[in-house]
Amino acid sequence: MDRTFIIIKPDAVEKQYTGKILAHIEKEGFQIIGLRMLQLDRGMAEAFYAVHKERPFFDSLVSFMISAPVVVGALLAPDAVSKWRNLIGATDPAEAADNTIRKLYAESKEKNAVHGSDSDETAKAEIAFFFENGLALRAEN
Ligand code: 3AN
Repeated sequence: MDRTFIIIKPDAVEKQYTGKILAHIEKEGFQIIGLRMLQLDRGMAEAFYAVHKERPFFDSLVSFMISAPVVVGALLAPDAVSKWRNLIGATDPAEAADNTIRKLYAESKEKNAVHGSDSDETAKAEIAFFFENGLALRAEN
């Protein structure tokens, strides 16, 4: 079994899509092993997206990510990273395949409803960023 890390972003939380997205996740066979709602501050968002800091959209992305609460979670499934990325669809919802989460719930390339780790290494680091620091993950079984 493998882990991945997800964020339900401010646009989707504000539109009250959290429950629908979590239901979609469970229906697709992921086990949710960690979940919390919080509002990121600028320092956390900048650290989380540090890999994008030279990109032209960085400041806008950080401002968006701190604009409202997010839900962060850890998922368990075989090949969790690629399974989740296939389920969320392309970065730009206009290019996302039918029945993907971004096709269903995202509004733009920036306000694109959800995040997913891009590798097992990133998943490990992203889970550690939000959990395992006094916040337990559910036992895997
Ligand atoms: P993904 O989330 O599909 O892995 P990345 O890693 O290229 O996409 O980008 C990280 C985040 O940055 C995206 N989820 C999106 O919110 C934002 N982003 C990416 N490209 C753009 C863009 N051209 N304009 C605005 N925001 C963008």
